[in-house]
Amino acid sequence: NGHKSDSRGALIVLEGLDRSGKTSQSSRLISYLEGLGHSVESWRFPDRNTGVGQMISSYLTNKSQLDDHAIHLLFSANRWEKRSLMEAKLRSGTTLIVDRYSFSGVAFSSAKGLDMEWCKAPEMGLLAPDMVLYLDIPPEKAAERGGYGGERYEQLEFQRKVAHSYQLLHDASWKSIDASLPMEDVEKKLKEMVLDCVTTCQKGKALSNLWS
Ligand code: 2DT
Repeated sequence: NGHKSDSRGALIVLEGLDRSGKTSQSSRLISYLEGLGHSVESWRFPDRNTGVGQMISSYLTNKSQLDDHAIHLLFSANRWEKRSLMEAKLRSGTTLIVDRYSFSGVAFSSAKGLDMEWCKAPEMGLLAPDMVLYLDIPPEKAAERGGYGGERYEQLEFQRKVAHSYQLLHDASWKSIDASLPMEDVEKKLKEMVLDCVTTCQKGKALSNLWS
C-alpha cells in the first residue's frame, strides 16, 4: 500500500572547523556514492548564490558589517530558503551530502557569545540530518595545515571557541571522526558510515525536524 514510496535519500551533514577536510571529503563521498549507482548531490551552507547568500558572502569577506544576531538570522534564512527543495530531493530518492548546516550556525554564533538556545531557535523545523559527521581536529593542527583564507572567523583564537561550542552540540546523530589521521583513513571510515546511513534511509526511515 504505497510503502515503497517511503524510500528516500539520506541527509548527511559534514561539520568541523575550517581546514578539517570537509570539502575534500565531501567530493570523495559524492564520487563514491555515484560509483555505486546512487543519486547524490553535493550541497553547502552558506549557499552564496541566493540573495541572502550574497549578503552573507559580503559579510564574510568583510565588505559589510552586521550585528551578530542579524547575521545569525541570515545564515538561518539561507537554510530556510532551501528547505522545500531539500525535502523534495530527499523524497525523490536523492542523497544530499551537505558541507555545514545548522550546527555551524549555532557553533559560530555562540562562539561570539550569543546564547546557545537563542541560536538554536530559528533552526527549529528545518530538516534534521540522518547523520552528522564531525571531522574532529585540534584547532592548532587545523591552523598548521595553512591556507586559512582572509575571511572573517579564520583565526586560531576564534576557532578554539568554535571547537568548544561544537562539543556542546553533540547528540545521538553525531559521529566523530579523528580528522588528523591521513586523508585516506578518514575517507575509508566516512564511506562505511555513509553507506550504512544511505541504506537505512532507502528502507524508509522517517524524516524529522530539528531540534526536537
Ligand atoms: P565556508 O568557509 O564553509 O563557506 O563557511 N558559518 C557557516 C556560520 O557562521 N553560520 C552558518 O550557519 C554557516 C553555515 C562558518 C563560511 C563561514 O561561515 C560560517 C565559516
